[in-house]
Amino acid sequence: MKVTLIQPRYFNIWEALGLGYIGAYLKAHHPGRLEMNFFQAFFDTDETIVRGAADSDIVGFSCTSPTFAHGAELARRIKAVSPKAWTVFGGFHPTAVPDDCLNTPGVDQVVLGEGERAFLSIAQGNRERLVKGDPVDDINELPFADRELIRNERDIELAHRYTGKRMTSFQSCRVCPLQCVFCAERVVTGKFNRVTNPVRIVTPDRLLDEIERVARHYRLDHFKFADATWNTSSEKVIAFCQEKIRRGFTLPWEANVHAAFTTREMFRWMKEANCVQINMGCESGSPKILRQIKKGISVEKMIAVFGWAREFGIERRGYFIMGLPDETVDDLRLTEQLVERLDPEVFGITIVCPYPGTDLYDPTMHGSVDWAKTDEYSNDFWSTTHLSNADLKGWQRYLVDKFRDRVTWHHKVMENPDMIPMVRG
Ligand code: B12
Repeated sequence: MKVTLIQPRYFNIWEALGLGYIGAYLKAHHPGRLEMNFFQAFFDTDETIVRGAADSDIVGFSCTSPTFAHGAELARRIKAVSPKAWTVFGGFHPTAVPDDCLNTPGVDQVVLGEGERAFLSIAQGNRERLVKGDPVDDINELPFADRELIRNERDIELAHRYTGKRMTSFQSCRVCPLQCVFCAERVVTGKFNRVTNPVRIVTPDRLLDEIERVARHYRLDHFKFADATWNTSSEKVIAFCQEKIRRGFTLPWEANVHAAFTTREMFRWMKEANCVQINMGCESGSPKILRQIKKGISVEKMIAVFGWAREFGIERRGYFIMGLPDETVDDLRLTEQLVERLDPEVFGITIVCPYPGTDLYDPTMHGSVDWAKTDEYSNDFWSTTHLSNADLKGWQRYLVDKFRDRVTWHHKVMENPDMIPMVRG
């Protein structure tokens, strides 16, 4: 059987980790002969992909909202030359709006949620149009993501070009315990519940076996975690750090942390385990807005957390959001003051984008948005009760100018799209 896996085109990418897991699971569990292919449209032209997918039995697409349209277009082109190809769509966008996807020409089947077991069932003949993902009971039973298959080397070289570091990412857990209204994370792994859907954590031993193996193979000089929230518990963080230290594995790393879960003790261990950078969604300096977005943090805690990171010499990246429905100019001033107070080494400021899967998505209002051209950096349609889109854009420009010496890669790319070595079609 020939299976082709595809990550459609977008300018902002990383390794296709989800497809790496699906490919590894299929190889481990599918009894028959298997020929597997992978394309990443950032690097591969449409023509290369359509040719490479020729004669596939199954073609799987991993899609966020901005990449779905390109995926569907590729599916139609592949089916035109390889009519027997069965096209399967999974990932955040198909999970959030499955009916829209199933009604799109070129799409044969949609998988909801985690795809490993579902894709295996499809390889074994499941042709239901909508397949519900069935998470593996123990995340530690999943084979490591197949990085040869997803051609991780290319992403590592890209990261090196952008950051000077040979780096890639790892997944340490599934399920986020938070409910932030602007995030779609829970559509795939489900709403957190301590009993029925707890955070599923990879044991430190297994995680470090994987990281060490990948680091050796690809000569990494840095690594990061793909988890939206890495520090879901002190026990997890400290056990990981202690094991990393015990192994004498000194590779520098970074993680996305949430202030509510952070303690000074945690940072002490992270520093000792050579964590060099934390990335934190601070979102707003207004307590009212923090409450409304269900962020679960206070301004005071953020200030404390940034202080601890500075104390231990860990670089601090702070990401902020504007444009919550009830936000006023006074709230934005509080955000500006918080940025000054936290003084992050890297700063990003985005405008709310109601991606499918977030609480802010309203199908009647946002059903026809062209997600391939809309994101939280360049969003030109979102406005709020108190602020027009022009007001929000004006504030974004003002804050980017004010903190110009430290803005994120993404802000720089908006001013200079030629920075991106992506193929164009
Ligand atoms: C790390 C990350 C990034 C990284 C890397 C992403 C990548 N690998 O390309 C970077 C920084 C580059 C990034 C960029 C963007 N991201 Co991002 N990102 C994440 C994050 C935190 C983790 C993604 C990840 O690697 N997960 C781990 C893998 C193993 O899980 P997975 O991809 O979900 O795969 C599983 C299932 O989805 C499913 N599955 C996936 N593909 C397929 C395919 C088939 C055929 C099947 C059957 C199943 C299946 O099975 C997989 C295994 O169980 C998520 C939130 C989260 N915690 O998941 C946001 C998230 C995916 N990102 C999001 C967004 C909006 C973006 C950007 C548009 C931001 C921007 N403006 O540039 C871009 C789009 C990138 C792209 N190419 O599509 C949104 C997507 C919302 C939506 N409706 O699409 C999320 C959910 C965060 C949020 N705001 O809610 N992102």
